[in-house]
Amino acid sequence: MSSLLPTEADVQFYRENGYWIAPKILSDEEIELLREHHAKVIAGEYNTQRPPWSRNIEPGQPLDHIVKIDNSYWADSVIARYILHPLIGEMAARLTGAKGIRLWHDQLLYKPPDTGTRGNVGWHQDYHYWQCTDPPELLTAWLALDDVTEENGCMQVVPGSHKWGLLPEGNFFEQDLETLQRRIEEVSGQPWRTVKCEMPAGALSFHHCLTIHGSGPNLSQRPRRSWAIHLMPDGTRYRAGTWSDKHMNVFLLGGKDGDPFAGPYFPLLYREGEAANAWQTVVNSG
Ligand SMILES: O=C(O)CCC(=O)C(=O)O
Ligand SMILES: [Fe+2]
Repeated sequence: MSSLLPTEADVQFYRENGYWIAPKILSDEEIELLREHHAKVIAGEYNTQRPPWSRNIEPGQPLDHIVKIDNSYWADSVIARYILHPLIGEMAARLTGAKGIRLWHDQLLYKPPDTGTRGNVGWHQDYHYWQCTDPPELLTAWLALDDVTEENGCMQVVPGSHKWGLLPEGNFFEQDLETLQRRIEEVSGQPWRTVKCEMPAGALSFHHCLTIHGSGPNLSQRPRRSWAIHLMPDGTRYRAGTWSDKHMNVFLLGGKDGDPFAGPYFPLLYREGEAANAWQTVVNSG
């Protein structure tokens, strides 16, 4: 068993607070490799010849606001390899208590330096966008590719907010964090407190899909690069009839209400009792 896995106390912490910060799991060489491939995808150099699902800034356009690229792993073989990192899968399994963990999708993120509030990520609950899933136990592994601090706009979470239910307010692309905070305080009736998820490159944080989170401006002179790997317990089902029927994964599943999200678009990162040695061999020789 890896000593990097969450302890019983860490699991308890996640269940109480809706987030957990994991230690550094990547070597400096691996971080550098992922940074290179992160840059290639942003530049539109897709070594698989396949574009990502979507991107909010086209290759070559100025990087003057938060960059978000969905399913970047389609476009790059190194990113595709790391997305199945078994330690990330096993950490997620421990935190959720699930026997298996599948990929929901990924999001490559780039917060440019010196762009003020245009680099912000508005307060939101991921489940707002994922109402096509049931039960709401999905979670995100947010992997830092740079040291993240308050100065460069680290992610911030509202501890315990995963117990507040799904709120009618929240928007990833909203840049006015204060107004959004007031609206959330109003609809939730709960006191507002945030925790800054500061950590070194190569470490990661996990957050529950109902945990409110967002991030402020990057005031440093360097980009804040990261990669969000959205995960679900094996057995998570399609819940039809909500506005998030528009989600790409409903299209990719091509199923009906109640079908589990499974199949090639939703690979397993981890299943209890199965060894991850094959993956380790591939990564170490790659
Ligand atoms: O990078 C950020 O500031 C926010 C990322 C996010 O919303 C997520 O990983 O779910
Ligand atoms: Fe999010």
